[in-house]
Amino acid sequence: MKNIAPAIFPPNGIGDSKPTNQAVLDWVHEIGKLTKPENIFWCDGSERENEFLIAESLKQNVLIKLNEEKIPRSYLHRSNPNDVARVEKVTFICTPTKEEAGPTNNWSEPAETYSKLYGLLDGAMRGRTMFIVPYMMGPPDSPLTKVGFEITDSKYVVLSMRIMTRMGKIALERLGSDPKAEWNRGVHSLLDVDPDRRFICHFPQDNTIISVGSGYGGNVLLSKKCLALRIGSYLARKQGWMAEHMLILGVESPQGRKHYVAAAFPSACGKTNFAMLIPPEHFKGWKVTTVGDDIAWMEVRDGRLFAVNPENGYFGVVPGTSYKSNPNAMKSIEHDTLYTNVALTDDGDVWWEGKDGEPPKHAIDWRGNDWTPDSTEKAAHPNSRFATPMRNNPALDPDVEKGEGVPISAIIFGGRRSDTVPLVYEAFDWTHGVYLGATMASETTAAATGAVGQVRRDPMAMLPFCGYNIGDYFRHWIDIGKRLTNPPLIFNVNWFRKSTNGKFLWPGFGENMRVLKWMIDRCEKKGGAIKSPVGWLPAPRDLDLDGLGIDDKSVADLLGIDHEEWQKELVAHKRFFDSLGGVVPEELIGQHKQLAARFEL
Ligand code: GTP
Ligand code: SPV
Ligand code: MN
Repeated sequence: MKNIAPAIFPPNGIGDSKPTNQAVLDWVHEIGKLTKPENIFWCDGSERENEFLIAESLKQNVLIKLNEEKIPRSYLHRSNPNDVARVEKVTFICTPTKEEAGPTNNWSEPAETYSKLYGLLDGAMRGRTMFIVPYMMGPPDSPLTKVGFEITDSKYVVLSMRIMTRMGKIALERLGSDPKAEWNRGVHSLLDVDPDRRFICHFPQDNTIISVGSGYGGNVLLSKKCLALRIGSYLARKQGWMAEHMLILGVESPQGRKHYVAAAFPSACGKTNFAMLIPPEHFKGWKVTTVGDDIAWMEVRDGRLFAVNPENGYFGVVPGTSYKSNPNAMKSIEHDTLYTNVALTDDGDVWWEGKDGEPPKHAIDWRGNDWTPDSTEKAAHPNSRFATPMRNNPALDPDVEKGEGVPISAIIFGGRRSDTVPLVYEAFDWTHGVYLGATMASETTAAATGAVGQVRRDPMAMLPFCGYNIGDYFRHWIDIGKRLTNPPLIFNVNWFRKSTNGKFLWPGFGENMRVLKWMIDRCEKKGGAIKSPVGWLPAPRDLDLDGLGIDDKSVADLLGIDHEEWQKELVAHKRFFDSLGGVVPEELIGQHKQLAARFEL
């Protein structure tokens, strides 16, 4: 196997931060014996370590230094062109039985899978450095916070984990030396980045993840989709909390009343943008702050739902990000940012489709080839990403580090739907809200390999991320509702409805504030709504559309319920539930019947 990640040799005082926990030491020893690295690098998360790793990564062309004046302390990484997104077809949940993984996951038998993966890992780190990355998910004093270790042979992974998690000493301190303490074991090796030898496997019962053959994002930053969602959701059900693919934002009125909202949209469907929303001029005095942009861990306390963001940074979609669409993201990524698969301009700046201003006359595209505006290829990959620490965000919520989390007033589900689904509506109650989540669908995006633009059911935006049987997951949602005396209201939104000429009907981005405002009004029991078969719908007068310049016909199209389309939608819901083979809770089957009956009235 070609060595694509040659070993590096740190000076004294770097890479020697060995933990005291014997269970960790034993496990690292075992993986070391298997993978046979040249040396072991124990990360501590320090500045000095970071500088050393960056310098070595520059030498090995893992990173390209960007223009220091334009984007200080920022770098570009290009992944292998065969490795640019999550790969769902080689992502496995390895529970003892197939039933536990359920109908929506790829399952493979744990013992066989370990043996296959250990075979691939045998000698895989020869000539490479094995990095041990201790990290913590969640604020330091939250009861939900978890510790993980990722073993990796990728410098890019180490540098990314330092941005995306609370990495290093802080995690070692949190874990302590109790050999029985709970912590997640993550093993990652690039191998030779061969799609045929690429597997992302989760062993929920062992709190273990093994990922091989990829160097990209959600496949290899094991803290994120693997731990915080797949293993997280499994642990959450067992321990009575929730791990969800949701952003968390705060919204404060000019009078100083503040609500927090959590929203589940599938990959590349607007979470980061919504979490960083800047209210338009018309909403002077309103303020939106970000708690998290991708993942929420939530628990019930005093009959309310409280949420923390387990992450420490944002791994966001770059294309389409501009001062017009998302100024807070733009400010966040102007320094101390690690870019992946964007274009490089001749003056060492970065460029992508949808960035403000004119395209450069010449650039190097994400594959490393010459690019000009006449090229037929995209300059930046559609799933190119930034990794930036959350402290860069000018709109960071002041309570983001609060261990008890923030109280959630509303939960929003939303997908990318060109038709059928109105701009916004509200569930009649919790169980109806669970139905909205369970039946949501979205057009697929570039965030995962495979066809783009195909409508698929993606319950709670968790289809690729639920680490156990989806039927049990629905049941868990219903059970959580029973413990909530003050449950959040549940809404469904669709920013992506199109007119017959194929244009988005809704301007989206900052203007989503208008929809958010209606939801907050509903939480405060003052927003108007009309009862429709699908739920509570705002009448056009209930939405503040002042100064938007949108015509009445478009508003009617946005909020309309087309009975013919909904008959098809009802069939699709039923077909989806049927496809799950009898695991859907009775309550949700009941909801489907009630929805159908409401259309008969
Ligand atoms: P992941 O990081 O993959 O989970 O994605 P995400 O859900 O955070 O999506 P993100 O906010 O990065 O947006 C993805 C794409 O959707 C970008 O190209 C955005 O420009 C586009 N987008 C986001 N919000 C809106 C909106 O309100 N309207 C429209 N039309 N597009 C939007
Ligand atoms: C997603 O696909 O939902 C992401 C990007 O947030 S990745 O981390 O690659 O999964
Ligand atoms: Mn995501």
